[in-house]
Amino acid sequence: MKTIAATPFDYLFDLEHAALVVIDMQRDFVEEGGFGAALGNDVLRLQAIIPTLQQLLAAWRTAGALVIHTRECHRPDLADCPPAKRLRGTPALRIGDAGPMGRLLVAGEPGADIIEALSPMTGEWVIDKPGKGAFHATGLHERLQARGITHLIFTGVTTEVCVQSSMREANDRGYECLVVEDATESYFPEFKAATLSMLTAQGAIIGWSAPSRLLIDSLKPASAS
Ligand code: C5J
Repeated sequence: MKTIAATPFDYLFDLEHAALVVIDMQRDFVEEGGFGAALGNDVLRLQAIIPTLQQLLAAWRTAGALVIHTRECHRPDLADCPPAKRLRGTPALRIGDAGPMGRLLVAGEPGADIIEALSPMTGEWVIDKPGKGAFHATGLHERLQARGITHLIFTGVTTEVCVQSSMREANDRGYECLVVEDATESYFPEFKAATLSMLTAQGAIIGWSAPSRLLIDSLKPASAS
C-alpha cells in the first residue's frame, strides 16, 4: 500500500488497483492552430506541464501500473457532437471545422492526436470521448471494473473542464480519486485554483490533490510496504 500526504488528508492506494489518467493532452488543446487556440486561449500555459507529466509517466510506467490516455474527439459526421456542445461561444473555428491541424476535435485528424512528447506506449489504454467527462459514452467504467481498478489519479487538461468532469464522474461511480496539482493546467489560473479547492473541500468531497513530487516519491521501491 502507498500513502501520499495529500490534501486534505492521506491518500492510500495500491498499484494493482490504480490507474494514472492523462486527460486530453492533445494537439488541439496544447498547440497553436487547434481548438483551444481557436477559442482565444493562450496554449503556452498548458505546455508548461509537459515536463512534469513526462516525469510522472516515467515513474508510473517503471512501477508497472496502468496508464489511461483520453482524447476529446468526435465522429467525422459529428453525430456525437450535439448543438449544445458545438454552438458555443464565438470561436474562430468550431468543432468539425477545418484548421491547420485538420478538422477540430475530429477523430483521426492530426489535431486530435496526443502530443508526441506524451505518446501512449503499447498496452496503455487510449479512450476517445465525445464529452467532457471520460465516462460519458466510452465504456470506461466497465473496462475499469473488469480490471479491478478502484483508484484513479488524474492529470491533464483542462483542470476545470475535462479533468474536473472526469473526476466527478469517477467519484459518482465509486472510484477514489486524486488530482495531481502540477500535472494539470487550465487556460485560466484562477479556475485551476478554484477547481482544486472545490474538489478537495469538505473532507475530500470529490477527492484528493497532491503535487507530483509526493506521488513520484511514493513510487520509489524504498517506500513500498
Ligand atoms: C475543453 C477539455 N476545455 N479537455 N476540453 O473543452 O478540457
